[in-house]
Amino acid sequence: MGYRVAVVGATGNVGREMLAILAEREFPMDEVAAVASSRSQGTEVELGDTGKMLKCRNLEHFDFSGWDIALFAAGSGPTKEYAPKAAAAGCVVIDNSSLYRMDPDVPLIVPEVNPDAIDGYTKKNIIANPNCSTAQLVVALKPLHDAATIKRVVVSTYQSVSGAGKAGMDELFEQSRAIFVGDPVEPAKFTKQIAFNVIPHIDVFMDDGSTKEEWKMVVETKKILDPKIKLSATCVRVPVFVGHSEAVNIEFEKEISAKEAQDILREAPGCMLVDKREDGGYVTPVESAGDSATYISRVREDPTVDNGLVLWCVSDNLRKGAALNAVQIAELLGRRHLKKG
Ligand code: 11C
Repeated sequence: MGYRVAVVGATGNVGREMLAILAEREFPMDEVAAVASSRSQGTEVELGDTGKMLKCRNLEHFDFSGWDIALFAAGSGPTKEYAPKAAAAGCVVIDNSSLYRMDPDVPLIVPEVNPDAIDGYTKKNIIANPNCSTAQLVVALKPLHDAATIKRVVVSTYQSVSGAGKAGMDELFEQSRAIFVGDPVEPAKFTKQIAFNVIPHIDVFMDDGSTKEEWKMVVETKKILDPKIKLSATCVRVPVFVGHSEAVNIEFEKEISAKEAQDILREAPGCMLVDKREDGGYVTPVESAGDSATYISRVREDPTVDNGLVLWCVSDNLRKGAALNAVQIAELLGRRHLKKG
């Protein structure tokens, strides 16, 4: 016996990836529903590459009662309206938006990092999925924190355009084409030209001059991993279609060598160490796309601080950063709370 699972926002980048990962990981399902806004009603989406086509159902009229789990990838507006309705109908919501992440009554979960926190989901029947740039970061930091206690992190991100949805991917493609044929370049989704450029601005500006993407990395890392960790982030959009990269400087309380860190990361859940210290002996976002791991390369000591390390971390932002993490949460929920069969 399996679950009845609804994917809300099924036609978007993340929603499609959720369907693909449910199929790929053979999540036990008796029924799966693709749910989307009225604009997409009747559109067909495939359940991964199974060949099974699902006709999108209208979120406005979808009755969540009798459904076990709803994976929401619908953005904050529709989520605000429909997630509480789904939760009240007895369906556990796993939400990919930023809406509930900092709600003290909603667990914010990365299964490799803080699985026990999921037990608090019953307060609202909602579980939050972190921001993509946070998810891969905490997967890499957790085993190192356990070994040597992290005091401070300075992270610079190199975030792909798929983080801004299909419109972001289309804009990179269209601007690249326009530049090649000599057409004018017109930014729309992004604030400046993204093709052959980088933009140090993701999400809205905050009062202190940081952006909300940077703020999310700070507060989400504290909630998931440890409130004592200090973190400074600079988040940058780069002309890459899929895969976020991060250069991470870490200061620890205890001494830890690069060799010790490599040995720890080689065995750590969700991590894949590729660190050959030779031409090409590291992972780039293109190689991470379509994969589940958080790749770690370029681990080295930072001689400018006590107990410092630097590393490079890459992951598919649509998978570990969003859809895969959501399905892993559903698996964890199944193992610990919603047992079937
Ligand atoms: C980006 N990280 O790359 C964002 C996308 O809070 O879930 C995800 C935003 C979020 O633009």
